[in-house]
Amino acid sequence: MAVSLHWPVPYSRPMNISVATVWVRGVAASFADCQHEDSSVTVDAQRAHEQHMAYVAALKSLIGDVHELPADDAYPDCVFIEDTAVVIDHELVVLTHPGAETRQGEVLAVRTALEKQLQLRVMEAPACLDGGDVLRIHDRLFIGMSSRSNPAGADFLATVARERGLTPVITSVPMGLHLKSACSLADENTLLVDPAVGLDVSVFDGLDLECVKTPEALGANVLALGGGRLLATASAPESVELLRSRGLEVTVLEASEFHKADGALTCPSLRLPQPGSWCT
Ligand code: CIR
Repeated sequence: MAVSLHWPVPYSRPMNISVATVWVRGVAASFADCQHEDSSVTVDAQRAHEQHMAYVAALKSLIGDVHELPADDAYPDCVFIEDTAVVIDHELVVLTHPGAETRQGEVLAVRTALEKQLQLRVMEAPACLDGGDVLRIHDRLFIGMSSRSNPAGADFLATVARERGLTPVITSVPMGLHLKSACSLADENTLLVDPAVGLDVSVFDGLDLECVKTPEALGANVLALGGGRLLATASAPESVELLRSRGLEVTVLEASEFHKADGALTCPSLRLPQPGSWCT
């Protein structure tokens, strides 16, 4: 195993993914006005609401401690709470300055909710970054340079990460919205990758990860919950079969309206780990 002995003990292997608490935010009635690449696509806010209810129900049954923030119709994308914050550990969160101007106001309500129980660090312009560009794997924090995240945003996050003993790794996102649109963890040892995006997967070397190319692009974003359990989209059935054949416990959810909005399974939640553990 290539993990250096000088890495801080509390963050070294063999810690497992363990989610203590999840934050979600409701679907705005204005969701059809969300940011999305393909303007010919019609997004159905009611259907998104139903899919979100199923997402929240799955998290309640698998994790239990789920906090729900109300939607704000002034922010059509507010359901994608992941982009507003990056969880560093069980007690520290970085509030982001999202890359899309229409989304920057989403952060205030998240700040108000989280500041009662967590330490916060606040990113400010000109730095910008979306949480969808950040992937925690063991004690590394991968930060994707997409059209939504800039070097100043990455530097701010990297500094906080280093202060807490994490190793930031900045990498490019050649295509698509976010780093996690192109890759995500299925469990502690399995990284799912959409091969079409052309990520430089050598950045993941040294973590004893198996990189698995997903048969469908939408299969590359799953939400790992620990203990081999994960959420995956019904829009990627071959990827679901692949994961099940590897012995993983996959909860399959309809997420068509999130996909139309360029979102996937990680985007509608913010996960906090158990003390001494981590999550993605
Ligand atoms: C946006 O374009 O910002 C939203 N429509 C989708 C955000 C998806 N978030 C994520 O992947 N973390």
